[in-house]
Amino acid sequence: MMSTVRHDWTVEEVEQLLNTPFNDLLFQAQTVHREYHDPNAVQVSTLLSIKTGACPEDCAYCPQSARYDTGLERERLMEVEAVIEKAKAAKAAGSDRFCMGAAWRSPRDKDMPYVLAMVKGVKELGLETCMTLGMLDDKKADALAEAGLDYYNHNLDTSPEFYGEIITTRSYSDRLNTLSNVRNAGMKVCSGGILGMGESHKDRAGLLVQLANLPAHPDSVPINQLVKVAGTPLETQGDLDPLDFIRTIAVARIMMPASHVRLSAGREEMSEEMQAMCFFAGANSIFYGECLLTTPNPAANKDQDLFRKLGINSEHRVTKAPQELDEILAQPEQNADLFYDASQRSAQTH
Ligand code: SAM
Ligand code: DTB
Ligand code: SF4
Repeated sequence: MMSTVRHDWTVEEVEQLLNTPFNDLLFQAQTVHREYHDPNAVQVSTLLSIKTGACPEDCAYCPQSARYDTGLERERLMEVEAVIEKAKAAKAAGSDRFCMGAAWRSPRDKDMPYVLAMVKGVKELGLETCMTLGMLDDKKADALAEAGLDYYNHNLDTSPEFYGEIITTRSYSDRLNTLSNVRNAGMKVCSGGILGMGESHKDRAGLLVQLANLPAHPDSVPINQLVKVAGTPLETQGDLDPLDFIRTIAVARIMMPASHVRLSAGREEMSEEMQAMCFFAGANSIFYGECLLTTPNPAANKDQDLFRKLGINSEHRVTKAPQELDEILAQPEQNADLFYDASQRSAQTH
């Protein structure tokens, strides 16, 4: 019998799940995972920052907030054609979803025509499209859906109780409203959070309860490990216990069995063994390509190696013939235009 998809989780029972003996927890998560997903398939998304830095919000983790001096160069909204070129490169490197992020509180009316043209252009390449542009009202959500946007990313980030320690310029209910506008517009919801910001185990349970008790589970649930960026208030935050991170992935898998749980930011600091454990715990999506939005991510060939060692396949077909892809990966210099240049946009990480 398939495990049931529930929307009535309580914080207490999720705290208990988080404290289950490690082997029991991972066994349970892997069992649920196999009921709903191919255990050897991982979905790959590529990120691009289409508008970088100078954000008016005060998210304590974020290198792009104008309030913190992180040495990041601000960049205006990219040209539509330049975004489409980056999407072509992501597709050639084997990505199946292209996620465009902007350092905005919310998009302005005058930004919309450009953003909608990006959605259309990227979709025409045969890629899935995702955007994360901040808060959306119902009209902007409808316009994005109409242009063909498949996913909208908007994270709850943490529990309602801890949220005020991290962000003061928008409320938890603002975030829930945006998710509701995205869902009502018919787009798929991508929503998750960040671990390692100083939150308690109860806060992690609280975040997962918020996500799983939404009217529909988010289709994608990114679990980010805090990337500590110099100049942000969280720069000196203590390290997260890797086993606690893996436990949280396992519990997310159990609570939202049909969703894609994404092992998101923070992989640059994770060993191959830790990432393998995350996949075993039920993570089945990653960001691929050597830059997240402004911070480094493992190089594509490193991830290809890891996938090969673990016998993992990209979930959707690799869009280039495998030997052609191998040639590209073997000659990064000759194919430089296909790879992101992380050095162009590098917030200093610890
Ligand atoms: N400005 C938009 C917003 O906040 O809704 C979209 C872009 S914002 C950078 C997207 C998400 O990236 C945030 O909600 C947060 O979860 C994640 N993020 C940002 N900085 C991070 C960091 N240093 N470590 C881990 N995740 C981070
Ligand atoms: C998500 O949950 N993580 C991504 C994506 N959604 C937009 C962003 C991670 C950003 C990490 C810090 C940076 O590179 O700026
Ligand atoms: Fe701005 Fe998004 Fe960064 Fe918050 S997370 S400061 S809203 S770019």
